[in-house]
Amino acid sequence: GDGYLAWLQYRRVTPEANVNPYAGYEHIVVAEGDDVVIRSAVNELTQGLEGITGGKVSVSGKTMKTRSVIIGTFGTGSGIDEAFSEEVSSAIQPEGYAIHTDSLTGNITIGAATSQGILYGVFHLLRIMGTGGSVHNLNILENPVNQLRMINQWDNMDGSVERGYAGESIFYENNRITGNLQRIQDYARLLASSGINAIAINNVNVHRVESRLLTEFLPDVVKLAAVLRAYAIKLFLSINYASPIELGGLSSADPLDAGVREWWTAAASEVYAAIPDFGGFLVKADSENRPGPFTYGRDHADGANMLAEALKPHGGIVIWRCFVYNCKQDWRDRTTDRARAAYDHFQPLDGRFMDNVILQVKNGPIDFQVREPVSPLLGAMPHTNQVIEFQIAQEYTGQQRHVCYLVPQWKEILNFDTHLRGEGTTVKRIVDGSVHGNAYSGFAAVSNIGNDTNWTGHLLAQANLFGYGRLAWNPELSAEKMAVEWITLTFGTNELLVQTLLDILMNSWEIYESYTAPLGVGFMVNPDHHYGPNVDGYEYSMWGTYHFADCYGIGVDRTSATGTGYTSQYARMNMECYESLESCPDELLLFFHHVPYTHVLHSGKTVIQHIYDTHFEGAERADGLAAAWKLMKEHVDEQAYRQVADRLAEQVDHAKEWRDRINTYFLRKSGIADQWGRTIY
Ligand code: BDP
Repeated sequence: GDGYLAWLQYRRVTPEANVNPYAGYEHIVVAEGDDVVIRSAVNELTQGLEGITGGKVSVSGKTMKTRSVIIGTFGTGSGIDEAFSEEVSSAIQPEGYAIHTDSLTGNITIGAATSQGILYGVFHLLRIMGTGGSVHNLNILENPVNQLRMINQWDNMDGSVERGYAGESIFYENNRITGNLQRIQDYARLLASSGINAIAINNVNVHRVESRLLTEFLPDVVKLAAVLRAYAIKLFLSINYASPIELGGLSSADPLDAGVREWWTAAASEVYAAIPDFGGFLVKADSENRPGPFTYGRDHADGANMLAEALKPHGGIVIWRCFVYNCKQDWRDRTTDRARAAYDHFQPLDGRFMDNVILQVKNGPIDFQVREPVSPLLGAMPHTNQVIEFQIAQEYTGQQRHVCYLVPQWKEILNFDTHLRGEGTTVKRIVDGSVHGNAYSGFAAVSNIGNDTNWTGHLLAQANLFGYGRLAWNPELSAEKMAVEWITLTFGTNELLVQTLLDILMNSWEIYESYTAPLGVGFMVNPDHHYGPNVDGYEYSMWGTYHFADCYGIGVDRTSATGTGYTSQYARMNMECYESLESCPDELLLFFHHVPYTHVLHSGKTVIQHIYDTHFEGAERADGLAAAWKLMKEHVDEQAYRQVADRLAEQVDHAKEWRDRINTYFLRKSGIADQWGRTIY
């Protein structure tokens, strides 16, 4: 197919087998309750079962002779309660669910405390069937680990998507909200099926026109909210901090000004009058030339609390981004360090934010590079709510022209031990709220979809969207498991195909890293669009992303002994680990240290030889991906085969370009030849 159905194919499983293992599940019982979310669940289940069984599905309020899937909420006295013990039903949280197969009748019951839980339970059951799993003895109990599981669209109302690599926006065109609500609904299905429950529908960089989503365009926002609501997804808006000036005609946006506060209070009331379950505001302030409280001599806590106060009576929240740094720094100054900025700005404000404020912290201290250490701000503010921000869009990891399955990277970050409250204070436990007992916590991520038919441009990039949602639901799931799920749901159960795609996905991050910026140093991309190699592209600019390569060595000294002192933002264990050349992990060496090219890594190689070797290997392994996919030609349908083959061919070329640019640059800088005498231009 063309990829539009993504992982919701609902194809007949193992059509070669004579007996469909799900045959007979042709009746749905809706025990009590009818709301928009239940209706979505029933629609999905109907569509799913009809696809998977090949039969016609009926829906009613009571059990029939034929095998049924029964859905309903607990405590409605409608057969649901008999299926589950008191113990099970009381263990289910608001978004959770239980699934049980009756061994006598074969009936499958999905019970939950809310309709939302039912929807997730339905998607779970369909995932089992879609991957060919057994439904004979189901006894499932699931609750999401993270409360907020959010997507950020970086969509602009002119139809463009900032850092979008899959076409134009599905939300906007020509400075209006789209009339194509079907596409929005199909997106909502994809999101809900992977566990997402919140979305900010416009870019964090809010231009004049998007400011008006709060006012003039609100009636259209209401329509989007209705579509998303039916899939239990809360709508948020990114707001422009200067709205009181731009929309309200006030002369100031000072958060302590009474008129400004009134303006926001009124704006919030109007939004809630139109959308009673509105999520809240997402804010990028005082960052990369965006307006914010600094203009008025106020700080981020003043700024966030003003908005929080306006939203509080309605149960709304403010998500305030911590991506704040000086984007006009002097590259000649080796002491200013962009990596320090988020922590330096926010950590001292711990305790000052209202309880309906959440700080959104990028996973690393710089900006979604292929390799970065974990942001030291995560977990460092015990009295402040935090969510982690990932980027599903592959801005710095191949822009959906290269395959780069990011779930292994995210897993590594989530499993990182911050040691902030002793051993085991992992990032995943910080962001699920359990370490500091936060009122709000969870995941946010920049979406990677656009109006390309297959959503993500590169078909294999769908795995990142799917994997993100699943991981936000449960960070314990393995990257392999999610990959296999995605592959099987999308491409079917052919073992050879599943194995080949699994290898492609699981190796892809390492491969991409090996032919791009080495050893954690980051940013060797072309300015502005950030695609393709340009070693010194940002080296003499004001953005604060340097590698300091010269003829003697490379890397950024971020130690506390001789460098920028960034290492001191970590708990002692980690600080000491990064501070010393002996213990700093190879893959992050150049993030923390400036070393000569002849420095010997733990791997036994010199830095310069490591650069040559990884770049030759990386380009070769990219070739290997394309070769492996070629062998799959007869196992996938033509369209999907071509889509992936074309992107892999492009990756092969561009990996060589990376290899040659990087190797040549370092050969010339260092004057040290490749130990193996390979050709470097
Ligand atoms: C950078 C992007 C830029 C975003 C910014 C952000 O290049 O387009 O606006 O992050 O997160 O990665 O605000």
